[in-house]
Amino acid sequence: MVKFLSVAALIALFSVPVAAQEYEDHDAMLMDHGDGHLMDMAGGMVMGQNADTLPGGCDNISEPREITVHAGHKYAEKFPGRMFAFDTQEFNFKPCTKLTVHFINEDNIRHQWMMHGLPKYLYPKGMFHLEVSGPGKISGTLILPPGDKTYLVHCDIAQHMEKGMKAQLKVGKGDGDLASIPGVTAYVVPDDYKSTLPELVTKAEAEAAIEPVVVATPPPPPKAVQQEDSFISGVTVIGLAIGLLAAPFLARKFKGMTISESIAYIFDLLRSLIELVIKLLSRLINLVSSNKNKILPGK
Ligand SMILES: [Cu+2]
Repeated sequence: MVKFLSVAALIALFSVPVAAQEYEDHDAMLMDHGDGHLMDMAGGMVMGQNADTLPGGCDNISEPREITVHAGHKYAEKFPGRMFAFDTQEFNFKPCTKLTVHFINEDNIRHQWMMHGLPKYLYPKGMFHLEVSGPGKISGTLILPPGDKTYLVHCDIAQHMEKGMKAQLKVGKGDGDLASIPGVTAYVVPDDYKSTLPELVTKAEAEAAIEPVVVATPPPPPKAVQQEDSFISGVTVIGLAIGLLAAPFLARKFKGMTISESIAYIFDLLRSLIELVIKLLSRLINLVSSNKNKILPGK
């Protein structure tokens, strides 16, 4: 019985923060910094706000529209391999629409609704941008340009777009589809869940084996060096050995390079090799001398 009670108490305790989840409304707290840039102290931001100025080519506002976009981890659940998403992946509006976006972030991290490709004379850096840190709501307004064009909308926080927080906004008929829009267009780099890792390795090895082996070897300059100065023979011999060992690899590497480019590449390799040897030697010397120091007090 005590067990049951304590379990119940624990459940009640842990459910408090979940029930207490509230969305902060940032719209009332925003300070206008001019040029369509609004910010508050709690992590809400609007950039590129424009509710009044008509873009060139628009005689009037075609229609006012209001949308609510949700952003969060849970909206990515239906897209295998993705982590974040908006609840909508495609938007369609008439040219010259006055669009108000209510952006609701449902995660405990920062998300953005950032639109690119807008005319720069009207929108700083060609962007309209809503941003909220943590669960919250923020709203902004812009007037869409005329013409048929597809605009990218994404969250610019590192890796959020790659992990799914991406959409396309078509004005008029749009001008094509963007790649890797979850549920709308194919991924540029599709995840391969069908093959197992050993299968992929075998496949890659088979492909590598088919590649024709290039017989032409570049003239190894270390030989010439060896003839002229014999006193750096140690380094030269190492270089020669590495050169011979690496010849098949280099042959492939030099495919398409001019002779001078190949020579420059070889010398660069040699230089890093010598640096490595010097580094190893100095480390060895340090090791020996520090050992001596340790022994000395014992004597
Ligand atoms: Cu994000």
